[in-house]
Amino acid sequence: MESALTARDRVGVQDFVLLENHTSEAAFMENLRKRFKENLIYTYIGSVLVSVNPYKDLEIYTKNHMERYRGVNFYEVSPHIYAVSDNSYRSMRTERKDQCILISGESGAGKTEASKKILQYYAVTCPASDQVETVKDRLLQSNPVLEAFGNAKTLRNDNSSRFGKYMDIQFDFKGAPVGGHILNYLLEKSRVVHQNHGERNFHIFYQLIEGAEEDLLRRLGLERNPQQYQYLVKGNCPKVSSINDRSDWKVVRKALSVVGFNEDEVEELLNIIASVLHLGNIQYGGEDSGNAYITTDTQIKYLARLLGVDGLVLKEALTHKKIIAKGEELKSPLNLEQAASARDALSKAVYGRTFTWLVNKINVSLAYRVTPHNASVIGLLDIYGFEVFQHNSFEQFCINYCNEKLQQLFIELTLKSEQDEYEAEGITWEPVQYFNNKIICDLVEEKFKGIISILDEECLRPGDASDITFLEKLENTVGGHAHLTTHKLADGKTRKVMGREEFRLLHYAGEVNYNVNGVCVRAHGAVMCMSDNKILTQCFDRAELKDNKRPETAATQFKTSLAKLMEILMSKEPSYVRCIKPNDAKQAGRFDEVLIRHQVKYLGLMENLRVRRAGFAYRRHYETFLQRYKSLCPETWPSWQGKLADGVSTLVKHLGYKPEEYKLGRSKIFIRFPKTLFATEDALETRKHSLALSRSLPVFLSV
Ligand code: AD9
Ligand code: MG
Repeated sequence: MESALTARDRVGVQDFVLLENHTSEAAFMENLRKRFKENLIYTYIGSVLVSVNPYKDLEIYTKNHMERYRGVNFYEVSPHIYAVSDNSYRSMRTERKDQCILISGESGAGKTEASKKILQYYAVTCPASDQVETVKDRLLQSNPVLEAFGNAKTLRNDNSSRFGKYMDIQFDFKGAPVGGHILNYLLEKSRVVHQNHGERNFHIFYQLIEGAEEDLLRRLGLERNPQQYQYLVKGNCPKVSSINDRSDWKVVRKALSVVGFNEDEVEELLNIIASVLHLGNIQYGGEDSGNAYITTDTQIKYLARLLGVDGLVLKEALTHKKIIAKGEELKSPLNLEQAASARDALSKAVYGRTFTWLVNKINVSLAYRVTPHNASVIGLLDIYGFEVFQHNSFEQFCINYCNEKLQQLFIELTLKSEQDEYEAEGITWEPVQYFNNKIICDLVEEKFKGIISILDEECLRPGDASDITFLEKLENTVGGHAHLTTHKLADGKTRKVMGREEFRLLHYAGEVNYNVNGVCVRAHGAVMCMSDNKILTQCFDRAELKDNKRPETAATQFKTSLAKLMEILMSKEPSYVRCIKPNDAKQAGRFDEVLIRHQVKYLGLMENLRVRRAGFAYRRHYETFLQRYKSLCPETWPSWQGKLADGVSTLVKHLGYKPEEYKLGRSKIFIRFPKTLFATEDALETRKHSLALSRSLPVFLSV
């Protein structure tokens, strides 16, 4: 049998806190690399799970594996997403405290897969009943539906979630799942009308075109060729080798009915999806400077029929804008460029609102079956990671702001829980210094002088407000901020490194330039209020138009929803899964050092490790510790009769622990250095060998 020492050499340590040189990034990377080569994709930093996407199917998600993790102590089995799932479940059950599992990482790192594994774990291992089976089915089947409408092929991920998702799973007092609720965040609507080279629109469009029966396509006025549609050709990528749109269509159709959509609702939904494609094919005639007119009457005909709107009204909405002059409502014609923008804005609004409707509809079908007072909740957060592209727009700004907020929460909660534990155990320790990114969150969200406030003011100001006036205002209000750079310098000169329409934020994870182009444009959805389509009448509320209230901007809506999310997360006990993408080629077995080191940095993993190690590398309940090592001391073997703390004290004295190496708390032993534990582990191994009793893997060092 391989000794503990050589196993450690080959596969690294299963918890980074056990690394000898814990402040060294090189040692961290080496441990991660060793494990990845052995297909050990999971490693802990204390209770945080670090996961590296293997880009291949590993045989580690079977029912047997689930059973292995069920009800077993976190550290007695190798690190796994199931261990985190089980740990949260048991804490919820025993401590009656709501839990949440926060999954983060960049695009393609494996967040969505991780959240699906967690959901599957609960679906398989939790107690069941007939009613519960329906809930489990609905919870599981909500995924293919949301992915069809909210995921797309990007350069980074063939199945990239283009929205953020927080899902509550509710359990009754017996621990059976009885309901759920989903909150969605900021769908990337710009994808509806434009895709970068090599990327696609949302999956549903291709699924419909490739998979729908001839009859249905005819009724929707669609052809079985994605290349016919302007909204599907921009990325020049109609087919993806890893995706089968036709079979996915069948899966989605079935999932829609499991989740509770009736045939009429599906019909209305598909009418909208087809309408968006027809909208995209509307073309205009007219000079650049002159008034635009529509040259594609067939599309208008289809749209009028599918959405139940008057063709003429629709035409007018796509070629004119409403302005209020001297208290009167007037129609002013649009030029070519403006008309195309109005068309795209309408498509985005229609798709975006339909997506929100879809989430609400799923929520109705997942609605809790028990009253909240006797139920507990586990929340799963699968939300976009930090994004930096060549061209970063308002969407990236929101995504990165969200990551700042989550990082703040992570640091605060990790430090706080660490501090709480020392306090509860009566152990003194030195607080750790860390970079608090609150300063960046404030810069974005502060009232009056935060970036979002300034944006609101400009977007809602009547008159000559534009992207450029927004930038000017930004410069005047927060120009000197340490984390913000604008195009203009204090002496009036301009910066060459930045475009005229850009500002730069220094995030905790690095610098990003944001382009403000189009940030103040708003869609006019008035025409959709007149639709006969039952979904659209719910999405575009007539009352909204009459309402003279100052409308909220997208940025403020996002800020408010994030604040609510933080509140939800703060009220629960968090667990963390930090996902890492090993290479940009989506290839199995490739460990790209530079790419991974960058993620380790911005996920704050070294900082996390430092905090975890600042006090004691290792801690364990007296009972667990004694049980494992009692054979190493004649006085504790075969069993210790006195108090557990005294038994541990006797044991470690016998093992020769020096006073500075450990501390005894109220219920746990804290060991400062990994080498102390390794020496004990090696002693145990030697004893097992000599007694030929090597039946089980070393618990703490099991891979
Ligand atoms: V994005 O921010 O939505 O663009 P995610 O969600 O982080 O991204 P996702 O979970 O979709 O990434 O994973 C990307 C791909 O990696 C999946 O489609 C799988 O092919 C692959 N993957 C991820 N995790 C695993 C895993 N545990 N085992 C095998 C995996 N393959
Ligand atoms: Mg995802």
